Amino acid sequence: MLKFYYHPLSPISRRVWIALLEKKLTFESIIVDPQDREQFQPEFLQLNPFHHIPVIVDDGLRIIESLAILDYLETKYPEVSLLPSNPETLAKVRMVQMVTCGELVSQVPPLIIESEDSAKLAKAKRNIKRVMSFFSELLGDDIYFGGEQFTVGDIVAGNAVISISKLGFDLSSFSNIDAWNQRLQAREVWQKTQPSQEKLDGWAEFIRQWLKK
Ligand SMILES: N[C@@H](CCC(=O)N[C@@H](CS)C(=O)NCC(=O)O)C(=O)O
Repeated sequence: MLKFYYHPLSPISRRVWIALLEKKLTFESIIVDPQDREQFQPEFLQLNPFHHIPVIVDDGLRIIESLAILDYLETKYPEVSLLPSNPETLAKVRMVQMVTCGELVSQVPPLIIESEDSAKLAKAKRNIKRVMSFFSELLGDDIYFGGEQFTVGDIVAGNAVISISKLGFDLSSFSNIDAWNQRLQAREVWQKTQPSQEKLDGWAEFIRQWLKK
């Protein structure tokens, strides 16, 4: 059976967790807890020498890096498709994924550690606004970035946008992104994988201490 190494509070693990559940795949979950430094255990380092979750092992094949895992799941288990096939929509979905990883994820730590009056926080918010404007333009009046189809673009961007909104970034000036964010959170799988606010607060505190080291 497919093995999934993850932690339920890790937003990057959640990308893969959501894809596995949306595709209705059967898998074995193995929790690796960064709060107990379990990603540095020798057995886990053999799976991922870069000590990151998520990792999957399927049919003896070990795969690290969430985007590579999503691509693998899509081509190996295409029954519930999470990737569009037409060129324009595929390009849009890929842009959303790449912009999330390249421009948005790095803006999360300042939201966690910087004080209200910090220049670094103001800069992070400006950068997030630029990404939200771009996303807003790409999404337009569509339901998802893949149009009618829910895709890996929504999974990757959605997890980052949920994090920034829970960390206090106000989405109200991007009404279509705000509505899309609510739409994602209403999905059954997203509700099933959404940690409680209390657990999220505990995780944010752990990240705060980690980043200060
Ligand atoms: N590029 C990796 C990043 C994964 C990542 O940063 N995971 C975090 C949890 S959200 C992690 O494992 N942190 C612990 C560590 O790096 O030691 C991916 O997309 O899979």
